[in-house]
Amino acid sequence: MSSNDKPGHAFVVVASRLPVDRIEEPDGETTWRPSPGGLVTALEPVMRKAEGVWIGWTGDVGPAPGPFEADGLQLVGMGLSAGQFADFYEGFCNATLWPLYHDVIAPPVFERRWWDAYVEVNRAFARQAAEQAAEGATVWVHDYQLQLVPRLLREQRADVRIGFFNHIPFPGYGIFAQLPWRRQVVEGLLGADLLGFQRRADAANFLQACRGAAGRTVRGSAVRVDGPGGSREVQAAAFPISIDSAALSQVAQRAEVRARAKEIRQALDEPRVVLLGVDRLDYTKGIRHRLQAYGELLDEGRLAPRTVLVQVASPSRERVDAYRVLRDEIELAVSRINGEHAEVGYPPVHYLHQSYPKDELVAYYLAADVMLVTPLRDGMNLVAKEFVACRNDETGTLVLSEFTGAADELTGAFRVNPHDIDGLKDAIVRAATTSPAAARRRMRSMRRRVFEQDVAHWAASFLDRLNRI
Ligand code: GDG
Repeated sequence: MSSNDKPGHAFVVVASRLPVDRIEEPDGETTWRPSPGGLVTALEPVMRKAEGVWIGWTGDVGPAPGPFEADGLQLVGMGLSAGQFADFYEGFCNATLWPLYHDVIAPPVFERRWWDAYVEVNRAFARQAAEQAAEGATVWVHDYQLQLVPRLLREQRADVRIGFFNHIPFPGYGIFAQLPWRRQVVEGLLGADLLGFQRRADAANFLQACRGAAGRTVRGSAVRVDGPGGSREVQAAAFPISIDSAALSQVAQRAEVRARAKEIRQALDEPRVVLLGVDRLDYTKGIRHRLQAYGELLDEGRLAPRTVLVQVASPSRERVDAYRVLRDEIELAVSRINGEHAEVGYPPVHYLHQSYPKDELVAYYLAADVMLVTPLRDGMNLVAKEFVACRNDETGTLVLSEFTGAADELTGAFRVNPHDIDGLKDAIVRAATTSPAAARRRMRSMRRRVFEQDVAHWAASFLDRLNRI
């Protein structure tokens, strides 16, 4: 992948977070526990083969721990000061870019101080990447927190090959154009050789932003960039991310996980139908719309007696205002539904504002009859794919919003527009009452897709394309 004239790593991942969490032991020692996620699983083989390094934030406020090894992976921990945490992370990332890129479901806040912090943190990540990369290395930058890194890195290291993958949607130009720093963001991204997006529509939106915000010439999926070293072409294309399907399917086969799924159903007092939602508590996920639809179905008596909804809503970004408001709204809606429809021993909504180990989550996927994935906007949505990968017996149905990347692939789902509450209600009823044979046909087609195109396939197709440029 590289020659090795300059000491350093032939493969560098730059992501906002490290794939490990810091643990303070009782004796005051710091240890690191792997936080297994699809990304690290997919990149681990490449990392090991190319002696790669992963640069990312530790997740804590404080000084950077610098380079260290955990679980056989070479890591470089970046630190954020309290000011950078507030202005870069909670501010520009979570309160400016996140709502803007999710079609302004919540109003984005434009704060000049936050932008300055964004530039500062991106500079620090780019500097570290320039430091770690060997001559001719491949550097893969991830996500909206680090959009300026490709250009900042190229300015220091014209010899490296740079890829960027955007995990969240890229908005239409009418929305993106609101960003006061739209030109700088587009120019930042154009430092890469290859830009990957979840859906073709996201790549098309980005190309439109190249024309609109930076006056660039676009031909097909390529953007011409003239620089001091001559002219280059930057490619933008869709690479839908996936999960480690085989590994998850194996977890779902384990006897203790299946026993736990049975136990969950027993604890719910053997309901007729279990509807399940699993989301970070985020306004993009459409949890309110889901509750609205479910509440109305209960009002109208359209669901089988003793249907329950289990909503896992894992805590997220709790210090950001919009998330505090959302939590209050969701909890009010849950109490209303339970207040109006509960009997003693039977609350129709089980609301779990907690984070669970992955095995426990898999047990919930197995305990469900109908999975509800109803985001208003979502880059991909891995929960939908995880549910499908776990259903080894080909039972279970999926209600899936058309505004997720997953909807392009999981055509066996009951597709919904979550804003259309009547349509959502009809889809839930159909998903809960469809014949076992029809459900199986749908599930089988979705499983084929999820197993054929897993996260290893995603990483390999991105890196192959990058290395061909
Ligand atoms: C972003 C994009 C894109 C959830 N609760 C628990 C838990 N989870 C896990 C799920 C799943 C992951 O978190 C959530 O992934 P999603 O894809 O659904 O959503 P985002 O977090 O918004 O991810 C998204 C993704 O990046 C990848 O590119 O698909 O569109 O927004 O894996 O299982 N995991 C555990 N306990 C929980 O309580 N262990």
